[in-house]
Amino acid sequence: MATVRLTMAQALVAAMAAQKTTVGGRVEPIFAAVWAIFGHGNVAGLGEALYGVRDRLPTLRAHNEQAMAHAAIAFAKTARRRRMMAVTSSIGPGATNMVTAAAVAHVNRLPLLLLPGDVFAGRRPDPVLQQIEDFGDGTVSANDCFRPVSRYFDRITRPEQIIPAFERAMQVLTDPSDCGPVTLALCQDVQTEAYDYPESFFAERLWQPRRLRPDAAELDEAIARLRGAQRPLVVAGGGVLYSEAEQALAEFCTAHGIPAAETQGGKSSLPHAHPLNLGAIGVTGTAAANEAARRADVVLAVGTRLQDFTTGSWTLFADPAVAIIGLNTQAFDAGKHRARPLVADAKAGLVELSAALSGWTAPAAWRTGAETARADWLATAARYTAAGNAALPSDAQVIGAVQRQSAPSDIVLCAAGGLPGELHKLWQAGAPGGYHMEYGYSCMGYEIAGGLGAKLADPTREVIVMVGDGSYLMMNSEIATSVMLGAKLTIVVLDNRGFGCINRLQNATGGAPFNNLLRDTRHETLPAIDFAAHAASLGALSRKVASLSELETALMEARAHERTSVIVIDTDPLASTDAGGHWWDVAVPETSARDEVRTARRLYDEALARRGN
Ligand SMILES: Cc1ncc(C[n+]2csc(CCOP(=O)(O)OP(=O)(O)O)c2C)c(N)n1
Ligand SMILES: [Mg+2]
Repeated sequence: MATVRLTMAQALVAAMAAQKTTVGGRVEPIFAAVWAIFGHGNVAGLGEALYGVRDRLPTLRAHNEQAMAHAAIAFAKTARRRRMMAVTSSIGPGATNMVTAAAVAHVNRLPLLLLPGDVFAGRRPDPVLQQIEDFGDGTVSANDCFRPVSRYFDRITRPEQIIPAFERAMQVLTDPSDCGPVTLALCQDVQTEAYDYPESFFAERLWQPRRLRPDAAELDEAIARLRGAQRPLVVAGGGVLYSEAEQALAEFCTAHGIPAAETQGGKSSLPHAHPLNLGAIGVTGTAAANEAARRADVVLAVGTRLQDFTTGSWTLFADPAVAIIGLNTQAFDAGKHRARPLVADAKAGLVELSAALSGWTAPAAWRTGAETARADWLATAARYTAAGNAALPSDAQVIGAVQRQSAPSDIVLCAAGGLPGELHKLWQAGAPGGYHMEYGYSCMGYEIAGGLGAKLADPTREVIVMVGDGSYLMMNSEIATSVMLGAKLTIVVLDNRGFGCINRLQNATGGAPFNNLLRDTRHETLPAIDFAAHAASLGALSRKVASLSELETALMEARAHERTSVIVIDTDPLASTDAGGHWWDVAVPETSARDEVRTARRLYDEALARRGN
């Protein structure tokens, strides 16, 4: 057997560089880059190895390990899981900084290869700097934190272990059902140990996306349910986009007269203008979609995790006899809440369903009713997004201004705060993937780093990051990286001086205004944070605008620039779009000294009684 003598780290990066995929008929490396912040535990081993392959597998440096992993996650999402990135850190704090990001990838089913350094497998220098010590278990290191947030976890304690571990990692990263983060914790001494690796480990390998075909019996059951449906509804989740099934979905809805609603992950899978697109569903849904969900007798849930924001904590589908068909590549999702599973790739499933339903359409009254409800909703939404003359605009009005200055190919990107709800209801998405919302983990601080990853994945599209002041302050360091890499972003900061959405939630659950808006926090001096000056200090073009019309001008200018722009606007923390939406389960204290809390609890108990479980 022909072998090559390499260190474990050299072998790993050479194998990574040999993994390929096809995108639009072109063969591309599946790993676009490795994000790295070096320290002890990765600089000498993996760092030396990455230097050696820098022409085939570029190394990128940013400022925070969590942010680098966010960028990698957004890259994979924008690339529809076809391509991905890896992230490496030193042992200890660099590694645990990535745990939150691993959870983001885990919840969102996105491929992410994490390569934290680990303690010495040989243990002679123990404890090394940054090594945590478990008094009762010598095998534990900080990297064990990754176990519950990894789809595959391994610790490499001998150089030859990387061969089966990497093989397993690739299978998980490219599997449409099990896809998620993989952590290979690399003991720092083992990274540097040489071994005679078989040449076959470095052979080019082409990974093609797998399309799982439906099981015949599950398909028959789904067909029978749909044929008997009087009021069918499609719920389109992120799996539609990962499967590249948007055209199949549009054809399915058109051919059979079935309206569709979109989850946060699924938004932009149907063209906004499709007459049967009812828009957002659930807690942040449109009145049109939620009314259809209330009445539906058969719900075809495609590529969705059916999280509480989608189902209104399972109160949205109100027909007691409703049948849910779970078309999902992952059986865990396909059978949720007693759904009839249809385990398959979204596109393969929709195409086979459509062929079997040929000639069948939903009752015309249901279809035309949906079309009317859609038109009514669009008229309602337009009232919220229209510019007004209040001193402080609402988030919805800012969204209206950004929409007016957007192009169909743009990607709007966001993650946490009040904006995800407003955008879900109100944003009119352009091309597929043009709505990038991380609402699985809804991780504050994803936005700017995520924007960077999205831009690197598709430099041809303008990326507009919409972010609240709270999320901006939590993680903004990669503005500097976007300038450094020439990965241009337009970042719109909506400054309502605090955690507006949680303040509203606190109010709705009877709480006193406390610890959310800056004015309600313990302080000596209320800060007047100059976000524009801050962004400028990181190298971005920046300005604060005083009105919606100034915002539109600034957006127009930002589009023409090649460098990242940050545009700041003050907004009203109390205003939100009250049309549409739905109840969800937020537990309220059973006893409290506050009347408002007791009232909120009474309303909560009534809602629970209506839910019936
Ligand atoms: C990392 C993280 N911490 C806390 C939360 C809970 N949380 C959700 S939104 C939010 C406030 C966000 O504030 P901001 O970005 O200003 O948006 P706004 O609510 O004002 O629209 C908080 C604290 C979260 N989602 N993520
Ligand atoms: Mg805020």
